[in-house]
Amino acid sequence: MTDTTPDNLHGDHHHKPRGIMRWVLTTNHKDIGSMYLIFSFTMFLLGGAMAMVIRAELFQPGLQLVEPNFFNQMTTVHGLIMVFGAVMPAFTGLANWMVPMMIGAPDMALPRMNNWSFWILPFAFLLLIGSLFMEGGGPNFGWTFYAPLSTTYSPDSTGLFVFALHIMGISSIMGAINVIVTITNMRAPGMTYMKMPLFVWTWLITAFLLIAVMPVLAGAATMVLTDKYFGTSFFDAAGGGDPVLFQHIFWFFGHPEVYIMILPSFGIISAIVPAFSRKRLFGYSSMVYATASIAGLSFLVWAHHMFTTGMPVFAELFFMFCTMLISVPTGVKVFNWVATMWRGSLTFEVPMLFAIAFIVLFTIGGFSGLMLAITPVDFQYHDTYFVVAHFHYVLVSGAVFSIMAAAYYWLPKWTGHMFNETLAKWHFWCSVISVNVLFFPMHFLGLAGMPRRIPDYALQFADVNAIVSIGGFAFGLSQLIFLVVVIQCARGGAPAAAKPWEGAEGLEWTVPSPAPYHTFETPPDLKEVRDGH
Ligand code: HEM
Ligand SMILES: [Cu+2]
Repeated sequence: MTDTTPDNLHGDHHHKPRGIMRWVLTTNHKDIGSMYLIFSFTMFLLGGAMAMVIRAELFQPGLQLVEPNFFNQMTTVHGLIMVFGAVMPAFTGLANWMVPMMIGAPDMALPRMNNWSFWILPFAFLLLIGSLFMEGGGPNFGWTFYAPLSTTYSPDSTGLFVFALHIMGISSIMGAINVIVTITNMRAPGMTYMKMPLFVWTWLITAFLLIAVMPVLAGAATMVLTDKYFGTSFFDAAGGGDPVLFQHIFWFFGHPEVYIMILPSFGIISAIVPAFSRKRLFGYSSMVYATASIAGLSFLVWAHHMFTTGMPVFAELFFMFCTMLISVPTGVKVFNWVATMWRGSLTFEVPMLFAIAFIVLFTIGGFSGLMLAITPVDFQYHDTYFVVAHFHYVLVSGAVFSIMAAAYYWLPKWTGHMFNETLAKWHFWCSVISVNVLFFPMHFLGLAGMPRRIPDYALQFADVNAIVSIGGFAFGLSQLIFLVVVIQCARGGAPAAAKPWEGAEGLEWTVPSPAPYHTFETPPDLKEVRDGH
C-alpha cells in the first residue's frame, strides 16, 4: 500500500475478476446500481404476479381459484415485496448510479459496505418467498403485521418473516449511511448544498428518515418475535400488554416509510420537468424546504392510520390537523412543477410523459389522502377499498411512475444507446390508461363499503371488480413492454450523445454515454460546467 506509483494504483484494474465473481465482489457504484435495479424489477414482476392472483380471485364473487389462507399470503407478500423489494431497492439503485455522478464524486464513499448492502437483499427475499412453501404457509397477516394476527394467530414461518425483515432493514440502513457519507463528504469543490440537484437533496433527506425509522420497524418485529416464541406479552392484553401499542410502533415507522417511498420521486420529477420544459426549475430552494418539512411532519402523523382504534378526541384532532398540514409543502411542490412547465418550450419524450402522469395522478392520491385524514369520514373509509385506491395512486402512479420516468431519462447514460421510442410510448400509454382502469373504480368500491383484504365479496360489487381486474391484467402485461425496451436498449440501438436530452442539466451529462466505469477521478470544475463547456 506504500507504493503508489501510477502503475500500481491501476494494478487492480488489470486483474478484475471475471464472470459471476465480477458481480459478487464488485464495489463499483454503477455495477451495484445496476444490480439493485435489476433486482428491483425482478421483484416488481414477482410481486405483480401475486397481484394477478389476487385480481383473478376477485374477478368474480365467490371463491374460485385459491384458498382464503393463500389469498391472505398473496396480499401480504405482494405488499412486502412491492415496498421492500421493488420500490425501495429501485431508489437505492438510482442513488447508486446517479448520486456520485451528480455531485462529481468518483464512487460512493463506502464501496465495500455498498456491496454488502446489496448482496444481503436477495437472501432476505429468498427467506420470505421460501416461507410460502412451508407447512402452514407464509406470512398471512398483511404487510402491516398487526398483533395478534402476527403473534397468537400467525403461521410457524413467522420467525423467518421477522428474520427477513431484519435483513432488509440492515440493508436499508447501510445504504442510507452510504448516501449520507457520500453527499456530505464527496461533493466536487464548489458544489454547495444549495447547488445540489434535487434528486441528491431528496435522497439525503430520505436517508435520514431511513436511519430514524428502520430501527423502529426492527423493534416492532423483534417484539412480535419474542411475543410469539419467547413468552413475552408486549402486545398481548392477557399478559398485561396492549395490541394497540403494536399499531403505534408500526405506524411510527410506517408513515415516514411512505415518504421514504415518495421523496426520491420528487427529486426525479424535479430533474425531468425542467429538462423537457427547457427552463430552470421554479422555486429550487422552496423545493428543498418543502422536502425537509414533509420529512419532519411525517413523524407527527402516524396515528391517522388508527383513527378507529378509539383514541382520545384530542389525539384524533391533533393527528388530523398535522396530516392536513403536510398538504401545504406537498402543494408547494406540485405548484413548482406546474410553474416550471408554464410557458416553457415543452416536448413530450417518454420521461416527460411519465413525469406529467406522475404530477396528475400523484395529486389525485394526495387528495384522497386528504379525505382520509378527515377523522369523522375516515370511520367510513377505513379498511375499505378507498384506502387501497389511495395508496396505489401514490405508490404506483406516483413512486413507480417516477422510477419509470427515471429509467427512461437515464437509460441512454447507462447503456450508451437510445431506447426504442415507439415501444416506450406504447408502454406509457398502456400503463397510464390501465392504471386508472385498475385503481380509479376502487374509490367507488370503497365508498360503497367493500372491505379490503378479503377473497370474496357481496354481489353488488361484482361489475366494478371485473373492470378493476381487467385493468389489473392490462397493467401487468404492459410492464412486459418495459422489459423488452430495456433489454433492447442494453443490447444495442442508436448511439446516445453525452447529453441526449436538449434541455437536460447536471454533471451526469458532461461525461460520455455510456458513463465510463470510473467517473470523476479528478473532481470536475463546476465553473466550466456552468459556462457550458
Ligand atoms: C397529502 C398526502 C397524504 C395524506 C394526507 C395521506 C393520508 C393517509 C391516511 C389518512 C391513511 C389511512 C387511511 C386509513 O387506514 O383509513 C393513508 C394510508 C396509506 N397511505 Fe397515505 N397519505 C398521503 C400520502 C401518501 C403517500 C405519498 C404515500 C406513499 C408513497 C402514501 C401511502 C399510504 C399507504 C401505503 C397507506 C395504507 C397503509 C395500509 O393500511 O396498509 N400516502 N394515507
Ligand atoms: Cu400515513
